[in-house]
Amino acid sequence: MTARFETISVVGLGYIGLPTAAMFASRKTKVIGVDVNARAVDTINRGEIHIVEPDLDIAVHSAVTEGYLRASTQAEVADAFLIAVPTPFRGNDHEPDLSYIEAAARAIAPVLSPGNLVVLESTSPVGATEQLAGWLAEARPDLSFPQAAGDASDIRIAYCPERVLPGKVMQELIHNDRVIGGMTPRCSDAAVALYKLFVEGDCVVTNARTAEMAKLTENSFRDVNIAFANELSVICDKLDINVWELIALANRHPRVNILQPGPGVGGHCIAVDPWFIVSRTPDEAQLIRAAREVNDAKPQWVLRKVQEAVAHLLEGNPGKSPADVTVACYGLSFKPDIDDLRESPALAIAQALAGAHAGRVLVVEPNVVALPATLERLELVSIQDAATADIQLLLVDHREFRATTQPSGQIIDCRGIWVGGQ
Ligand code: SAJ
Repeated sequence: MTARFETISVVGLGYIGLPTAAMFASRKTKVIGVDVNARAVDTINRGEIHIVEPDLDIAVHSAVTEGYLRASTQAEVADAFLIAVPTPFRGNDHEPDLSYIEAAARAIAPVLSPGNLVVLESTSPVGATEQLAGWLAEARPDLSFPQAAGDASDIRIAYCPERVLPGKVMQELIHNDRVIGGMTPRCSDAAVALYKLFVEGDCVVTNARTAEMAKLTENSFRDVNIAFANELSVICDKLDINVWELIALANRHPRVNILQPGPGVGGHCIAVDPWFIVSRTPDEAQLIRAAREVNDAKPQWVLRKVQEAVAHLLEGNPGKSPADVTVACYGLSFKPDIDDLRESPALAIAQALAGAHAGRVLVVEPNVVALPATLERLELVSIQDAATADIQLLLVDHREFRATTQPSGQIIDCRGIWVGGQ
């Protein structure tokens, strides 16, 4: 029998939960969004949004005004519960922090009833879905769960990772294939029926542990490939070879597809998720750990390049000091054409320069109108005003910089748009 979902509850109304809630609501299903952030709840209930994502504002506005989406700080009765809360890591060992999942489990447990489906979407270490099932079972001894009752359980539980790219969430939610890992076949069937409400891609069924590992594998694959490109960039710099020309040439091979080097890897996913594999299997995950270390070391390498450039400039000008050298940084966000400055290697580099360099540090960031107060030593300027700086440090390949010809001054191009090859 196909599961029916009259009311769906989405727990966690952030970058994944809110678009997903709006998507279910757009299919005329009643959605209750739950979040601990009362201000976000109020914003959503006014039909507005608290995050930046193209087309999300329109979707949330119509979902709320048409009465399909409502937000609350308290969990309420529903047919399906979808958990999309953060899973950061903590400490030097990068141990995954499942406390938000545990809090979500404790919040929904009192309102669960037989026939409910609970889906975990948060990126998680292998075993997290079983752990979630354990917390729910502990809180509700009156109900049966798949780990004990198998296919006959009252509650169905599945893991289904989100895989959408920030900036393209509203399209990718509909068109990407979904990996669905039920704790039992019946759990998977229920989760497929849920996602089929809006997913036009394939819903591919596996078990929960494989689905958890699939998500971590996708982001680790990208991290390892970018680390390869970043290591090549350091090697090529030493050997006086243009790394972008090199990669373009190598990628003409039909079975080679190297990603692009940069100032480091940012964002909330690719720089985090590989640690979830390393923390569970530290002795085995050697390449994955090394890739993380290579990518995390890249900002320091860029800072050394700036130091060398300053020293080089002063060599020919004995009367000058570092205070006379102006550095212009192009881009602060964690990737091109967005305004998200969180977890950004470009921002970390600009901040470190502001602390270490005695001269002026200019910043060009076309996607923000003002710099955060913590960056007061940096000067936000236009592309034209940055053109006279002594050192031109290209950190993010925003479209505005692609459209600009290479400025004069000493160039350190971390993205290959001014000094790229082929
Ligand atoms: N980067 C490079 N070189 C490249 C590509 C990316 O240096 O060739 C850098 C970017 O500049 C950025 C970082 O990597 O700092 C990550 O950017 P991204 O565009 O690769 O990925 P995210 O973090 O925005 O989104 C990823 C996506 N995962 C994959 O493509 C495998 C997305 O599909 C996931 O849903 C998302 O992580 C997530 O939520 O896990």
